[in-house]
Amino acid sequence: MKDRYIDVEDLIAARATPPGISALAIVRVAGPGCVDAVSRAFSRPERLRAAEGRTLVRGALLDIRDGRPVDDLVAAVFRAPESPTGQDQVDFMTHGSPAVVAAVVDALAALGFRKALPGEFSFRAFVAGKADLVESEAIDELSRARTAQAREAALRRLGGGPSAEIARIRTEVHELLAACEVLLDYPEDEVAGNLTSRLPAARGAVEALAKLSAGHAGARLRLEGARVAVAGRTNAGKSSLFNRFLREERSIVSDEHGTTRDWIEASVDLEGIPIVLHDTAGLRSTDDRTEAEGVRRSRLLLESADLILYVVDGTVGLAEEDGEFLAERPDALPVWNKADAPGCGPVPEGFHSVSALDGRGFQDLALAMVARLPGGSGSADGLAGERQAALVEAARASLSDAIAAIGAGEPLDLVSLDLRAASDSLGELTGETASPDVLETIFTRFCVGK
Ligand SMILES: Nc1nc2c(ncn2[C@@H]2O[C@H](COP(=O)(O)OP(=O)(O)OP(=O)(O)O)[C@@H](O)[C@H]2O)c(=O)[nH]1
Ligand SMILES: [Mg+2]
Repeated sequence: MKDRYIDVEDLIAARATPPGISALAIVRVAGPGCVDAVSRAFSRPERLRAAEGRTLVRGALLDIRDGRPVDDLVAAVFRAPESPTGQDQVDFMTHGSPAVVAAVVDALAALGFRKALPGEFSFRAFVAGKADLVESEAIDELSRARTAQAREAALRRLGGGPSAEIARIRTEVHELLAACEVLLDYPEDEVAGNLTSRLPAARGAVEALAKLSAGHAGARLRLEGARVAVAGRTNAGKSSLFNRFLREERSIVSDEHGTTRDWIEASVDLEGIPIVLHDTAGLRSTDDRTEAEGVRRSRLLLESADLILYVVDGTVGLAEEDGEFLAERPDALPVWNKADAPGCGPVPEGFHSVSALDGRGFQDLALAMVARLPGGSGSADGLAGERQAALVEAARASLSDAIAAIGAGEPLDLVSLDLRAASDSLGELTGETASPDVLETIFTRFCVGK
């Protein structure tokens, strides 16, 4: 039978730290009665069985099949309901080698623990009411955050800021719905005022949803990042510019034309946005087959980049090919490089003047890049997930339709349909009304051991 998230009574176990060698690793187990279950294979069973929540017990985990010790470890014991999952839970701090972790997980399997599905611990925390869906997703986002900004924003979402706002809006929708339904049942005039008096607050709710919706692109960009490619003719200084962003001599720089062939990628933090930066082969037609292949691959890469920095050597000036490229890709950010060189010509309109040699102009260039990225000018504070953004937008549209319909004097049963749709979208957002399938899809995206 397939393991299901819905089987929250199963005893589950999984490694919660990344694979590979480290000093320590964590193997997490959860489920009703799991402390008693692991005590059966512990060198100090009574001590572990009697452990209170949030205490540590040191001992050896044994393999019940032969009684031999598997690892000397520390068990962090949590008791329901005051545990991260809301269930009895033990986090074993083991030695960090893959061999130890595999043996610990295997010993736990021998005790009847099944391997946890991705996100299954978080799912149990959600079921226990420890976190709503927005907060659960924030935990996942926190473990994926690559910059300080992304981390801080995920932490605020985890703190329940948006969740409280969404709950407040949903209450507003329910009040309006109740006023509608009273009027449907008792169509006398004296209750009509109840509906209209709620309208200003409902409009406020639409505005709040619009604000949440507008914050999505900025939050998404800070979490997911973007791909930026450095392009231009040979010798423009692309690799030099790439290296300056990395603060490292990663890409080979030389005054020979056609130095870079295979494109190179590296991660950089650009004003809090995690960027994958690509250095590419200089664009020119060439008889050299290897270089031509490099140019072909670079062109392919440029097609899928979120932003192109198009670098021109200011000491050489604009060539026909530069004009052609920029006409074809008006979304590219033109860069006039080698501003330090005495022979550097005047900066053409729309170009950003920089020197990859001494770094001048890079701060302005970084800001221009951020402004060009979708969501770059927004803050990191909105909801980062696509699912979340779509539901906020759906709720906004339904509530806004309902308000317009009330204003136009349309039948109240139609209005209440819109209001129900808004309430459902918000309920799905926080998870209150999300179907098991939706929940499963969301938690499956998390890491195993989360
Ligand atoms: N003065 C000056 N020289 C630069 C600057 N940037 C690059 N150069 C020089 O220009 C030459 C080419 O630099 P690269 O960074 O290799 O140029 P590229 O665009 O990567 O060249 P390809 O890989 O051949 O396409 C090297 O001699 C660099 O030292 C700059 O800002 N100022
Ligand atoms: Mg190069």
